Amino acid sequence: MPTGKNIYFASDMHLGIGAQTSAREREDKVVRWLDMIKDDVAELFLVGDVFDFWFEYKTVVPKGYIRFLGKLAQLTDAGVKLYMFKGNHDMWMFDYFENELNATIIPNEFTFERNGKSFYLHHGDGLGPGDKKYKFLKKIFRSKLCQWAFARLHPNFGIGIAGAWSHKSKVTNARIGEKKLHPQEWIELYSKEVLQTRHYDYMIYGHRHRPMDKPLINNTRYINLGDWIYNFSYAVFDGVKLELKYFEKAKDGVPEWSSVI
Ligand SMILES: [Mn+2]
Repeated sequence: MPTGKNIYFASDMHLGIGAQTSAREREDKVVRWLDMIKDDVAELFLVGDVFDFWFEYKTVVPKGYIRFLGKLAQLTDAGVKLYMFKGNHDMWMFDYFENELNATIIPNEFTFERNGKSFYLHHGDGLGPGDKKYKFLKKIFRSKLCQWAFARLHPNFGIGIAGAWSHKSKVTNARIGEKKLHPQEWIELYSKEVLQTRHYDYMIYGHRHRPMDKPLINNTRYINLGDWIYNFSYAVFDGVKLELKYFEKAKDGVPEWSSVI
């Protein structure tokens, strides 16, 4: 890693969700964050659900996100390496961001090493035991046939029903959020299983919308990146240490999801 440069991680911006003004405010906030890191970011990992819904047709992409995509283009044009994970809300990213931003699109997990530290990343959906219904849906939604069929619908209609679906899944997630955290979350169980076969220093996920930094086994840390709806949280690796931080918050290190959901 070049000296003075960092790797940044963030997820679950869910851009597009909410009333138009609040959606724009959150987009602006993400752009301010990208502006803040632009001089010291070497690699940027967006770990899924950046968009509340995304589908690219052969010649058409969804409206919006102009400032966000423009800022990403500024970064990648300046040599920043961008990785974009498919989340459960934006699994239909194909080659648009590869072509426009030179991004690497990651469908599932991604592992790498920097400065002797090993990283395991995944958006976090459909892992561990249970959630059979979602795992089944994920297979269908990710199938070529389903994508082909969706692309045949007129965008006004297709993106319309997708918006309703995404809203429904958000309401469900909020209801799940009301439940107390199970002491052994699915992602943690899954991580511990992965750790049976090899060691990672950091296992980084999104999806839960709750910033977390917890020890697993053998000095492995489970980092959950939180979200950019309530927490505005991200992680940064400076070549030596990894930290979970909060953007434009008075106090770093205090997750506020518990008071909002
Ligand atoms: Mn998600």
